[in-house]
Amino acid sequence: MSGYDPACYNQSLLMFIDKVTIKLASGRGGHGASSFRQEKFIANGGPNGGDGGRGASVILEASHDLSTLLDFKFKAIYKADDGKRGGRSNKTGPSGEDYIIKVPLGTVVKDPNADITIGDLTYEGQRLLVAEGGRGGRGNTKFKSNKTKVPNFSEPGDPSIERELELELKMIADVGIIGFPNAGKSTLISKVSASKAKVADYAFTTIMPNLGVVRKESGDAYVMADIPGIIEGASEGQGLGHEFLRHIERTQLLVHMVDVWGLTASNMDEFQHKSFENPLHNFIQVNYELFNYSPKLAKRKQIVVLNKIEGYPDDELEKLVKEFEEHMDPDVCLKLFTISAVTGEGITELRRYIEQALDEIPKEFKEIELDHDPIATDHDDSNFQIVKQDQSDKTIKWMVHCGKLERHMKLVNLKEPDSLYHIFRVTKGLGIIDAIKSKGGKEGDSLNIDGVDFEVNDALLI
Ligand SMILES: Nc1nc2c(ncn2[C@@H]2O[C@H](COP(=O)(O)OP(=O)(O)OP(=O)(O)O)[C@@H](O)[C@H]2O)c(=O)[nH]1
Ligand SMILES: [Mg+2]
Repeated sequence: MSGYDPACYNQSLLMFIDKVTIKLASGRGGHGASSFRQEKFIANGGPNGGDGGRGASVILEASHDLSTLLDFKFKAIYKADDGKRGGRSNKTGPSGEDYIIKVPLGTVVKDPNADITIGDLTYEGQRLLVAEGGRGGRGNTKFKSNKTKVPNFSEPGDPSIERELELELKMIADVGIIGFPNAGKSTLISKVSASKAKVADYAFTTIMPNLGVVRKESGDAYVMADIPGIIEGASEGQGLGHEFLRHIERTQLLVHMVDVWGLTASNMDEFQHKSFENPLHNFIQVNYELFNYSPKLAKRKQIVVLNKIEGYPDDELEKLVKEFEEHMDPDVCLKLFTISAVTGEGITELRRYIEQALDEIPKEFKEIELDHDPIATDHDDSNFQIVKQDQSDKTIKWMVHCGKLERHMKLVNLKEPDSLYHIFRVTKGLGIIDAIKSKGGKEGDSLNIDGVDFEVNDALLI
C-alpha cells in the first residue's frame, strides 16, 4: 500500500460531490388554439380551437441508487417538456411528461436566491415538486359568448418556472464515527456492518464518508457513518478540512475513536506536530475542531472509544483511562470503552451500549426546519412596468412591459375588433390602464405593447 499522496487524494475527493447548484425549468403550458369549423355545407362554422396541454413539472425524488451528487456536476440545466398547442376540433394539446430528477437520500434542497430551505428528502421515493408545469391556455371555443360570436383569439399557456436550486447531501446516519486519522474508524464500521470501508495504515485513507447498516440484537437496524479523519486545524482547512462533518449533523450519537498509541499512521511524518503522539491531546483537538464547526454538534452525546489496546500495557491503559475520564465533559461523554477493532475485543459491549443509548437519546437532531416554498407554483408574470416617452406633438407614448400581456399579444389577430377588444380587456384587467391614468394618461396618447402602438381613446380610459 502506498503512502499518503496529496495529488491522488485531491483527485479522488473531486469524485465525491456533496453540494451542487443546478438550474431547472418546468415546461410552459401549450397555447390554446384558435380555429373555426370548416365543414361541408356549413358556412361560418363556430370556434373549435382546443386547449393547450399542460407543461411538465420538475420533481426531485429520493433514491437509494445514488450516493453522491456527482451526476449533477456534469449536467447543469434541467428543462422539462412544454405542453403542446391545442388543435382543431376542440382537441387538447398533449401535456409534457413530468421530469423526475433522482437525488440521493439525505438531500437537502435550498433556494439560494430566496434564501429558503424547501426540502429534505430522507426516504426512498419521497418526492418534492420544485417547479410546476404551466397550465395550458384555453382554446377559442371557450371565449364564445353573446358579445363575442367570432373569437379569433385564444389564451396563451402559463409560462414556465425557472429557478436555481442548491442541493446539499447530509447523510442520514444514527451514529457518526469521528476521530483522528488512522484511529481505526473504518475498521470498526467494517467489523459491525457490511460496509466495505477501505482500511489502511496511513492517514486519510477515508476520503469520503461511508455508511454501514448495523443489525441490532433485536433484529432492527441503525445506520453508522464513518467520516474522514479530523486533525488540528481542520476548521482552517487542514487535512481534509471539516467539510464532511455535515454528514453527521443529523446523528443521534457520536462514537469518538482514539488510537491509544497516538497517531500511528505510517505517513505521520508528514504532520510535523509532535503532539499528535499524545492520545488525550488528539481527543481534545478533535472536540475543539467539532466545536469550531458547530457548537451544536459539539454537544452531541459521545461514546469515547480507546482503540488498538491489544499489546498495550495494562497499567498504562489504566492510567490513560483515568486521564481521559478527568477530561471528558460529563454532559457530552456518556461512557468510555477500551477495544481492539482488529481482534474484536470489547466490540460486543460497545455495540450493546450503542443500541441502548440510541433507544434512550431523543431523535431531536434529525429534523431540518423547512420554509414554505411559494416559488414552485408561481407562474404569475402579470407584474408590469410602464415607461413614459414624450412625443414631439405633446402627446405621450406609454411603453408597457408585461410578460402576461405580451403572451396574449402573440395569439391575437389585431385586425379584428373582437381580438382588439380582448387585448384591451386583458390590459385593463391587469391594472395597466389605471396606472397610466394615475400618471396623467389622456386621450390622444398612445400605448405601446409588445412593439404595437394603440391609440388611447375615451372608451379605453373609462
Ligand atoms: N493494532 C491495531 N491496529 C488497528 C486496530 N484497528 C485498526 N487498526 C489499524 O489501523 C490502521 C488504520 O485503520 P483505519 O480503520 O483505516 O483507520 P481510520 O480511522 O478509518 O483512518 P482514516 O480513514 O485515515 O481516518 C489500519 O492499518 C488498521 O489495520 C486495532 O485495534 N489494533
Ligand atoms: Mg477510514
